[in-house]
Amino acid sequence: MANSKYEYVRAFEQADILLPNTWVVVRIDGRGFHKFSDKYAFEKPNDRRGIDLMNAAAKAVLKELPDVVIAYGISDEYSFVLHKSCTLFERRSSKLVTTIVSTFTSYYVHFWAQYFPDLPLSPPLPSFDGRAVQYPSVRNLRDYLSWRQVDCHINNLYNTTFWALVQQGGMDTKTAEKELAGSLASEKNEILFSRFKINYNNEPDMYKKGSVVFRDYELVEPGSAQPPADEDGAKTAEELEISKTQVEKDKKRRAKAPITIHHLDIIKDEFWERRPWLLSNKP
Ligand code: DGT
Ligand code: MG
Ligand code: MG
Ligand code: MG
Ligand code: MG
Repeated sequence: MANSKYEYVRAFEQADILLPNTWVVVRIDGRGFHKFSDKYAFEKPNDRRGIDLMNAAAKAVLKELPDVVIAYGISDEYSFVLHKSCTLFERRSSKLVTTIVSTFTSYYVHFWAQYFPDLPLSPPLPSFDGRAVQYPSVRNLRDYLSWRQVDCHINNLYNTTFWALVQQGGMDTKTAEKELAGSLASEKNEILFSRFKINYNNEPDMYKKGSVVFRDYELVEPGSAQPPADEDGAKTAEELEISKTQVEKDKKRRAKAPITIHHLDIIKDEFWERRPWLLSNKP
């Protein structure tokens, strides 16, 4: 199309390219899910259908965006990790965030009826916000994911105790809130055990640990795991240069690998040591 006198407006668009060679986390979060979960009477503290639906939408995002290496979800949020070598959309932040957030949202709506067959969706429909954060080292990235998993643990222990007091103990919500204000984890464990015979350790891992989604190369190519990434991930320009055929090969491998959902500890080294391909220097 020929240039028009209006074309100059393009200059108002600002570049938002994420730094090269950094791990990118796109975190999405449900808008007003406090209200949303009430409207559809989500079970408290955890609604299995709601979590399964979040996980199904996250899995679909990984399927559509092979650049996502791993995702971690709790409550109404999901964090999608893009490999530091990712060049999708020239690493344009808004394009990455909006694509992930809208893909996730459409699948959330698409799968809704599968998980809530008796509760048709009606406006206001679910929506999600999103942001991209860059982490320069594997340590920073893992600390980010650990932060989210610790949050999951803290919230779940609190919510499990709170709702036990209310639903099983017959306490009103105000009194339960007061009872738990400033309480230690050990005290919540004790309340659960002594008053309700609940051993928190035996609660489902899905609730205690959240959900982690990734491509399980081990299932298709046992022993094909690649060496773990360096601590700081710094590589020479030559090492960063990946041949086109290699990129093609990796693309095919990614497309073939089954995407699986787990409820595991991702704070300890073991998870990452057992799956070195996740943070490998090869994309
Ligand atoms: P926002 O994110 O600022 O728009 O506001 P909210 O209301 O989404 O707040 P947020 O994201 O901090 O908290 C998530 C809410 O979603 C929280 O009120 C609890 C609710 N929620 C998430 N998963 C479940 C569930 O499985 N069962 C129930 N009952 N509620 C849930
Ligand atoms: Mg919020
Ligand atoms: Mg929210
Ligand atoms: Mg949230
Ligand atoms: Mg277009």
